[in-house]
Amino acid sequence: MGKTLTEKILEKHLAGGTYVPGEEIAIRIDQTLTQDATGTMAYLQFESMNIPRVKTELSVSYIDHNTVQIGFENADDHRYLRSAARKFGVYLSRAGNGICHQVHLERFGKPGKTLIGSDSHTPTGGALGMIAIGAGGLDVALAMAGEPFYLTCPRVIRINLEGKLPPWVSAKDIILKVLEIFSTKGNVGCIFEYGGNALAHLTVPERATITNMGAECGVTTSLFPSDDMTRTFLEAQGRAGDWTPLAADVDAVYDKTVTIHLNDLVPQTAKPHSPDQIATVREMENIPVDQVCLGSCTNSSYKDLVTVAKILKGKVVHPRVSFIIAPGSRQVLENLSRDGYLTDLLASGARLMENACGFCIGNSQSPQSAGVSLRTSNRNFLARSGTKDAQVYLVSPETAAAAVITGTFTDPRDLNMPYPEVTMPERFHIDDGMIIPPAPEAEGAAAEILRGPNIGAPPKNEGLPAAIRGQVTLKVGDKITTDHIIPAGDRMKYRSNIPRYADFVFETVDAAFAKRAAEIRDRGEHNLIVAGLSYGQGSSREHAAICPMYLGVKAVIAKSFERIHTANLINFGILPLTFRNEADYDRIDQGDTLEIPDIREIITGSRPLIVKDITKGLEFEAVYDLSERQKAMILAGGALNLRS
Ligand code: MIC
Ligand code: SF4
Repeated sequence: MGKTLTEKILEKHLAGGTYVPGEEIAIRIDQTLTQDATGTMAYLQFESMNIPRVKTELSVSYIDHNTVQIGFENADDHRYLRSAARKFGVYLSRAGNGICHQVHLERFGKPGKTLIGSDSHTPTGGALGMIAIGAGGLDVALAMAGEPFYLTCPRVIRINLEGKLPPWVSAKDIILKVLEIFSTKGNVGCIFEYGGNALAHLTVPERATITNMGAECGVTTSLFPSDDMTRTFLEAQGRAGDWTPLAADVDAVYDKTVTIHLNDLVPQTAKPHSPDQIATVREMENIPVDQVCLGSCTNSSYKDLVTVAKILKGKVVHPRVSFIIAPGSRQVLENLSRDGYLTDLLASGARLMENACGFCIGNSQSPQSAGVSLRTSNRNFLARSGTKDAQVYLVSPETAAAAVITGTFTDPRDLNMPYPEVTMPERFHIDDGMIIPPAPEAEGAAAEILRGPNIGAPPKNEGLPAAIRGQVTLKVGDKITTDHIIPAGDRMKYRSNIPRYADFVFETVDAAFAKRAAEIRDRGEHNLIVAGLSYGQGSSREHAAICPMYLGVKAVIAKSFERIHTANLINFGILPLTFRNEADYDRIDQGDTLEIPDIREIITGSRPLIVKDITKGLEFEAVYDLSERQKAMILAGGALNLRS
């Protein structure tokens, strides 16, 4: 029986367990990436492991998220990261060099390698034929320490892309179709492996748009073969030597196969407030648009920006629209500038932002009150743009450009102009001047770590108590994202200061939560959270576990969880429980007192886990799915406790 490409790469890296879908396996990690917002915590944790230098083939620290430096905090974090990179043998991509995923694709990704990154869009690297997975910062720190990465051996879903994209329809419309088919929930433990005859026409940056936003489906990662397109891209990056051909066997067996005919696709959008609220652009026609943002790690490649430059050449931004551009990398910006396209964009009235996450993470460019914002990014969760009443729609660069001209939602096929052809440079202008390579070992060893007053040690948890007893401090519904649990935007500057950042836990859902939870904790009781389906969607930020841990949350009881968040909860000693019978969710209310007697004994033994609702005088069964390794972490109160 033939093998999938996923199986081939994972088997080559297997460091524990057997390749049986659904079972926990451990894999060797070749490359890691961190970004500043999750990176400070990752390097603080790495520091606490007392390992002199990273043990990976390559580790890169990117500064791309918190580049709006209001106050000293962000700049102090940047300085800390620079000093940690020097000390520990890590490449540093400085602020201004670009968004981690775009830069990693351009300069470091390699077919056949494994990469984990402390950012949920790390799967972008799957466009190069690598297994690239998003993880919490602690898991990345452990990989830098040479430890394997644990994951559920995935079920592999084949997505066949057949035919050719019609004019004005692009890679974003493909992944929006995938989201329409698979939605944002129910895909935990799967990998999307792409194939089909359309791949002959899909460039690596286009594939990257698709793998990037696979994260929104909740899959472990997405993967393309490494073929001639991959070689062309790597050659254009001056990295022909990094290419190796890789493909699934022709008789590979998949868990499921879905075929998408590209010729049938039309421009699509994801409506507020979830990436799976898919509609056609035609259905949205004539809605007035206030803001258009072009950029983010999903759609800010040279091809994306040149396409828009060509559409806008000689035109002026509609008076109602504020048009924002954030190129994905300094390389993209320099090439646009050298080839003259930047001038066309600026002449149209574009507002040029830094090559960074910027608007995508809501630390700048929030729309006006109740503003309609069309964005080429990947997430439109409630309040992520920085304002709760914003109406954010996710669109392709082509649809974005059409709205820039008309001031309304417009199907770009109605623009009455020929679809612009973009010729990719055979060789990009390459300038790695903003990447600091690792210092020689001796210099690193002597280097000093530079901190600031906002940078504290990662807090540790206590071991799991004998019994959990406390309140349902919060009951929430389905699809609670990590943006709901702990906001980013202007709150992100407290990422290195857990006691302060914890003040904002669940801010957008219930602003009184943090205070209430802290009071309960200070009375010596525990906090429990009750949730619906797909709890912890979205980002990899482990702060969505660390900050609740700091507030005394001991367990989350949900109908289901997302992968990265589950791992983060366990890493920090919070017990993820699911209802044996989903109907029990309706019987519990916020404020109820719950008790789980003998929880330590239950975790070490095999008794059913019964939760008592003391307030209601009822009980129900909850289940957990923990490997022996994870049980040990839960009992110890988190992974860091196990190491000390
Ligand atoms: C995001 O897109 O939500 C982020 C910000 O990049 C996060 C990481 C973080 O919260 O720092 C992610 O995707 O993991
Ligand atoms: Fe940055 Fe947005 Fe990409 Fe997250 S999704 S890495 S915030 S550009």
